[in-house]
Amino acid sequence: MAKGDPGAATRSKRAAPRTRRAAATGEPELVQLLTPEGERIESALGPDGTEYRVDFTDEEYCGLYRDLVLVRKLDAEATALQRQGELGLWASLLGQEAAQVGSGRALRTQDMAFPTYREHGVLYCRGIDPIMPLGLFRGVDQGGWDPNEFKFNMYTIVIGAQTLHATGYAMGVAMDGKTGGEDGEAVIAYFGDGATSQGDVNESFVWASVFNAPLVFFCQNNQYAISEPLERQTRVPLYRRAGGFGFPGVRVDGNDVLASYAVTRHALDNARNGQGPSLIEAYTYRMGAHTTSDDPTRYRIASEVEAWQAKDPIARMKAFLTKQKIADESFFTAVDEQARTESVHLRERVLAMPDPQPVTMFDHVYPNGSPELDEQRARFTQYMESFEGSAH
Ligand SMILES: Cc1ncc(C[n+]2csc(CCOP(=O)(O)OP(=O)(O)O)c2C)c(N)n1
Ligand SMILES: [Mg+2]
Repeated sequence: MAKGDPGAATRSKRAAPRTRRAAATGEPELVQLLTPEGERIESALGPDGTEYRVDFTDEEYCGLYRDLVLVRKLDAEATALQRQGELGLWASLLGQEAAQVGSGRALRTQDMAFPTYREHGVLYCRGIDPIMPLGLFRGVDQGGWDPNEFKFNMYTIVIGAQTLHATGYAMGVAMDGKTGGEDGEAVIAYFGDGATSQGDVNESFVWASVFNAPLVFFCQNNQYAISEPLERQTRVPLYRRAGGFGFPGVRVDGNDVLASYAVTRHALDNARNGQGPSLIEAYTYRMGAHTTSDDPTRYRIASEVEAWQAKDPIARMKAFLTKQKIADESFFTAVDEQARTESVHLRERVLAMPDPQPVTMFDHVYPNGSPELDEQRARFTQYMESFEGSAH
């Protein structure tokens, strides 16, 4: 796993000596450090002239590759479990692994993250057992992890709502005097391209801006909000909206784990140093369905998906590691084997998860309960008891 700071330890000396302006990468205005062909770009300039680079050790590059593969495999296993009737629903991250692993690994231990329902890769980087979201989507668990323990808030299905939670939290961090210096705390809020049309997100932008909140808005532009394409959300590149709210915005190649890391680390460090919020638009693609309830063939054409397949985040990392002789076939085989073993183990554990007693749905509504809830619980218990001894 790439846990290290890119400023530490032995450096790989193989990076190509090039700096690119974001606009010169083939995609408009995109910060990129690793091309789809696996060519390394030493540094890239953002729209405000910020120079982005990473300087990982070989071990750290391999760690990032392993993260990408493990996360994709866990996601595929979850999709399979849903198809077999073992989960009620699954929102796949297929295609978005680099945006999530890159940003997830850029978080420092003290940073707080607010996810949507698709951030399984970030969850994994935070050290949360992947069984947790599976329990949620199996309907046998009411949430799973402790947000304070892992610095990763609960999954949020209400589109955009978590950006408001994150803004309030980040304002609190600043009021508590926790910003400033390396040890300062920063906050990151994940949301999608569709969410940018929500009032909540735009209100968050206003509040975070005027209160100089230590917050990174991380928008994964996966080109769709269910069946609605990006052109139904905006007429300008999403990252440019930040300017209107008074903070910087940058568009990064979200299929490039290195650039996603570099841009996020920079934005988080600015936030923790008291420089306020910023917006990252991670330009990526949802390779699968919106959720397992969706059929994307009804609203997008196969050639579009194929064009994005050529930009696959894992393939380009593998090409880079191979070309630079950082890793060989035995490493790739071992990673695949690890992914297979972990997914088999995950499946076994999901199938063994006990069904909760229905009455537990009252347990976590309020921290200390309420008389009304107590009464509802009593009535429900009585109702359930009325079935005892009957065949049903
Ligand atoms: C407030 C609200 N409105 C509508 C929905 C239904 N809904 C669920 S996902 C989704 C699309 C979200 O698209 P985007 O923000 O691009 O995120 P993505 O799913 O692509 O990651 C919608 C409209 C919802 N969950 N919450
Ligand atoms: Mg989307």
